[in-house]
Amino acid sequence: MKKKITIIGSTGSIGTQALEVIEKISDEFEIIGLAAGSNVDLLNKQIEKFHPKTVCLGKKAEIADKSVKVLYGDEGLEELCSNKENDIILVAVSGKIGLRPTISAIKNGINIALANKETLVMAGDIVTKLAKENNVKIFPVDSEHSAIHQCIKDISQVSKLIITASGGPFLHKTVEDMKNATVEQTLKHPRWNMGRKITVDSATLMNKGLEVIEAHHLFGFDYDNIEVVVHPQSIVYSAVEYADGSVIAQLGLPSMHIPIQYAITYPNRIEGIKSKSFSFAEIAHLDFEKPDFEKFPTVKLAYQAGKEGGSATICLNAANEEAVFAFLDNKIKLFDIYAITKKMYNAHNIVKNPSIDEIFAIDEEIRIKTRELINN
Ligand code: MN3
Repeated sequence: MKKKITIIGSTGSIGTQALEVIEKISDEFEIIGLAAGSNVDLLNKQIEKFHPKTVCLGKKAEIADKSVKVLYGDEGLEELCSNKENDIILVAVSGKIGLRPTISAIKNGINIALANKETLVMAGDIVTKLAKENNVKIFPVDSEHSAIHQCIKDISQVSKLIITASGGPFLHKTVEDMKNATVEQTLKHPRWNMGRKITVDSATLMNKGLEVIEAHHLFGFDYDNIEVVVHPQSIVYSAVEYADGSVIAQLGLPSMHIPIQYAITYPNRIEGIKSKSFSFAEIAHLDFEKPDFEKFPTVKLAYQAGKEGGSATICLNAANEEAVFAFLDNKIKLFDIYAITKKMYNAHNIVKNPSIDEIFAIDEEIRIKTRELINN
C-alpha cells in the first residue's frame, strides 16, 4: 500500500524538491493534499502531475482541475492537516503559519516531516509534549537534524550533538566587510540555494542558532551538550559523539534530496534521486574550525535564549526576522540585524510556559515593537 502524504508549502524551495523526490519514488507515495501560498500557476501544474484530492491556497483563486476540493487560508490549512487519511504530513512552509496546522496534525495522530523552523523555535515545549502524548513521530527534514537523526541508534548513549555550519559568504571576510555588506553579497551563499530570509540568517549564523534550539527540542539535549562547528565544504551534514568518545557523522554531497527523502521513508533507504556516487578521494580534504563569536554573535544570543526558555526564543525569532526583512529592504545594515535583535531581547520580559495563543500574541507584539525601533 502506498503511503499517503500531504505537503504544505508545496511551491516553496523544500516543497518543490520534495515533489522531485516523490516523483522518483511514486510507487511508495500517494499525494492526497497540497498547500501553497500564492503561486497558483505552479500549484495548478503540481495538481496536474500529482492529482491530490484536496488543496489549500492562501487566498481565493482559480484552480484549473474542478475535481479537486479547494480550501483557503489558515482554517483550510488546519482542515487539510487534520485529515486522518494521511500517514505523514510534510510541513515545508516557512514562518509561524506552520505552527497551528502542525499541531492539528499531531493531535490527529499523524506523523510529521518537519522543515518549518518556527514550530520548534516558537513552541518546542508544547509541540514535543503533544507529539509524545499522541504517539506521533517528528522526522527532521533540515540537513543537520536529519544527520543527527541518522547517526543516533540509542539516544541514551549519545553524549553530544555536533551541528555543522557552512559559515556562509562572510566566513573568511573581516568584520569590516560584513559591516559594509550589500544585500546582494549577503544573498550569495557558497553552498546552498535557499529562500532569501534563511540565506541572510546563514550569513549572520542566526540560522545555526535557531538550529541549536530546534536540536534541543527534537533530541531533548541540554544546550551545553550541543556544539556548533564551522565546516565550509558542507560534506559532513552533522555528527554525534557517544559516551565512549566515538563520533559518528553523516556525510553526503550537498543536496536536500537525501534529508527530505529520509524524513518520509524512514527507516527505509531507497534509491530515489541518486546524484553521483560519493568519493572521499575527490573531496580530498574536509576543514573544520570554531565559530568566531565576535563576527557571529547571533549564535551566542540564540544559546542564551534557548537556555532562558519560555518566550525568549519567540522574541529572538520575531525580532531577528523583522530585522532581516528591514535589511532586505535596504533599511538597515547587516550588522544592525544583531544589534536590533539584541536590543529587543534585552527589553523582553520572559513569559514562562506560554500557551499557543500567548505565543502568537508575543510574536506579534515583538514584531510591532521591532518595526517601531527600525523606523525610528
Ligand atoms: Mn540547516
